[in-house]
Amino acid sequence: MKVSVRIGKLQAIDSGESTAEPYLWPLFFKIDAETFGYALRAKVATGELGPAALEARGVDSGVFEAAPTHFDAPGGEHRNLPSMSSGDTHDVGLTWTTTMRDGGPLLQRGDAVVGVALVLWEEDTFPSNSRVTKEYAQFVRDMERRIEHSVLRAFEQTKDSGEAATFGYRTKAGDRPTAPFFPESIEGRLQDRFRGLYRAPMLDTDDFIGAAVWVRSTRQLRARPNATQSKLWTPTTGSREGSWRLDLAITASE
Ligand SMILES: [Ca+2]
Ligand SMILES: [Ca+2]
Repeated sequence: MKVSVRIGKLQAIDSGESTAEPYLWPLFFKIDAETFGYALRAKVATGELGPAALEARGVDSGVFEAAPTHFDAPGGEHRNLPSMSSGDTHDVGLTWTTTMRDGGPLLQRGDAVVGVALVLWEEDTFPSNSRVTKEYAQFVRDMERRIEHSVLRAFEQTKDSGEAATFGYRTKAGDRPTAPFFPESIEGRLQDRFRGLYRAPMLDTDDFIGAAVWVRSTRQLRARPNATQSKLWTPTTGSREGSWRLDLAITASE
């Protein structure tokens, strides 16, 4: 399945300052059969997982991909969006296109997920851009570790049965998600962690606007290959600088 994830229009409903300087930390990711292979082999390499668990399913635990392909981190520097005032709309236009593979010995068909995690900020005088860039790199590493940990937990749930892992996240009303990767809880943790990151007494620090984590499973995308969503951040949701709306879209084809 070929999938495109797009970060679309950003709308400054209330820019907070007369001219705000928003900047964005985007991170695209997928968790598919390749991610499972990569993450589980990494766990074998660190000794957290015995090679027999993989080899029992006909998966060679020693074959490493050259590099992970399940991430795209296009950067989170100051001024990666234009200055905006209340009423302005800007098409961020960041797109990641990838191929999703599900089914096979490690992950059930329908249970791969693709999505984006992001944080929106408003720049002020502190901190410096070099600190911001470092924090963004840390955000990317934390998300990567979280995904690898979730893969290991999903694998361990089915290790004894020998069945492929279930991972798909189900949003249908009444469904109780069983996968160890919950976008809402990760979004809440990002919100908690970053809301006060640059607080410093007597300094005009960068303002946290909001975080978002949005995913769709291959099961959901086969049922509905074009999915859109908007995220609204306001002072009520924790924004320290105005009210903003961001559009997201995922398009899939097989
Ligand atoms: Ca500012
Ligand atoms: Ca500000």
